[in-house]
Amino acid sequence: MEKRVVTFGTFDVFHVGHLRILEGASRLGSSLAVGVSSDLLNMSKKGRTPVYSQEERMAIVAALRCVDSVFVEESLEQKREYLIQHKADVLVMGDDWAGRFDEFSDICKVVYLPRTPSISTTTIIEKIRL
Ligand code: C2G
Repeated sequence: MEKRVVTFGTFDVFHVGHLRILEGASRLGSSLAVGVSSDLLNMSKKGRTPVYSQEERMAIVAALRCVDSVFVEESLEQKREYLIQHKADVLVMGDDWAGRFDEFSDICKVVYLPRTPSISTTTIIEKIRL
């Protein structure tokens, strides 16, 4: 039976931590849809616009072998709607979000995968700045 996996993220300055979670998410089902945070959502979430635009971030994620489709995540409050819309059987997030999405376990399985240690968009930006 087909098993649809959905995950969300900004995926700014794409790095190996992003790749690992998407590969891990895709192994949990037969298709993977990725909700990419809009530039506006990022501004409200992190107080800065991403280095790469929403269109660029979506193009990079969509081109990955492990990703089947991408959509824009406009608001954190619409997660339930996105999960229903994309017929999610599994929601995957990194364990920095552990417990935060358990409320959706009434409509899909919620899985938190371990984050890749010692890498983040912020540390990359800092490294380049030095
Ligand atoms: N990630 C990871 N290892 C890292 C860095 C990130 O596994 N070293 C994972 C995060 O746990 C997340 C995904 O990669 O599941 C995307 O990370 P971000 O781009 O930082 O996304 P975030 O801002 O957490 O957005 O609705 C939820 C948000 O859209 C998630």
